Amino acid sequence: MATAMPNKRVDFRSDTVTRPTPEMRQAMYEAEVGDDVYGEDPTVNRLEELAAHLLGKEAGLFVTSGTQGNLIAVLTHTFPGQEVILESESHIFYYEVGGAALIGGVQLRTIPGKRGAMEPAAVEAAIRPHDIHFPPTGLICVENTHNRAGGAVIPISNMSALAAIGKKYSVPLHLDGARIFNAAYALNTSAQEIAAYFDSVSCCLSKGLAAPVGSIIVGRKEWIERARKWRKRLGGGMRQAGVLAAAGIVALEKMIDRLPEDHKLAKYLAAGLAEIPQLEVTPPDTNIVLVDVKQTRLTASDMVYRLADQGVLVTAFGPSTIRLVTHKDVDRGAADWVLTAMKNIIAGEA
Ligand code: TLP
Repeated sequence: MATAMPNKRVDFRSDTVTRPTPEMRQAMYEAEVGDDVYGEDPTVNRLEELAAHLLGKEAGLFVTSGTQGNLIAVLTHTFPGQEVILESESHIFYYEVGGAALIGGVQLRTIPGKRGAMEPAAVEAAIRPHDIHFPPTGLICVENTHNRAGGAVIPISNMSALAAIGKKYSVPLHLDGARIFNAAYALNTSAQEIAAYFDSVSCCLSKGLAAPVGSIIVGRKEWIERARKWRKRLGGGMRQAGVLAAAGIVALEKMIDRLPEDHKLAKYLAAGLAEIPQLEVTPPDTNIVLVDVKQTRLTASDMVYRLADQGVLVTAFGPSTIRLVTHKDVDRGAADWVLTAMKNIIAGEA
């Protein structure tokens, strides 16, 4: 259904909607480039080294998207016919179009989490013993921050317990760290400390960090070399990709330190929404706010359209849940706009 859109709008659909900064555009313009399939793009090489260093791993690989990074990680860690343990609402399971099953030939074994965190005992119980009937467990995936749990932060104790289980059974761990720097700030630690619990990590440059394109995966050197082969196989071997990597470097060097502003704005927005009696708000750990609109008598998708009519863009996240994400291109004024629009809609409905 097409919706008439006011000229001006505020976009809380995702932190993926962020536009590159002027500094990024300048860096892209000036980027030194070469053919990255030959390993000759100096800017891509610099980005990969920088990401590996920030995340405390031996090597990095610039990939086209978070989805591609996660898929390459699954493909590099596993063999067809294996089983991958992951949380029931995780992005890899929920939003990656079944790529791991289709392309990787793996079976996904989901474990329901509490605010995105899988109970270590449940993960251990899901690890397959040797038996002629069973698919061998090939990988455990964790998502931090956890998108569908509302940007929830997975505690260090949980990651550490899962890492110990992986070690005990010789099963590798991959972190979907699309928003790992948000997690690091919320946990008052470094991304390196978080990454240390995992064999590989994917991290998005194109979300809160505002690069126009791309993600990075990091891991051991030999693992990244195999991942590079998978990237090529998937058609992700880019050529003069330094033009894009240049923005990624600015993302990692300049944009991480401002993420706390997004968390602060999410708290402001959540507090304002929580004052509206018909709304049930999940208090945000980071930059994602989930709101249950059941008591307004509107469905989530009706609410999305009604808000869009007032120039407020949000995402439907379930039958009665909407998601609002804060990022560098929205501010307090934009949050106030949401609050006013929401109050108007609810008043009209009452
Ligand atoms: N998430 C997007 C949508 O796909 C839902 C969003 O708007 O939040 N891991 C996590 C935890 C993610 O949230 C996302 C994107 C990805 C991976 C995939 O990244 P991209 O969009 O670059 O493929």
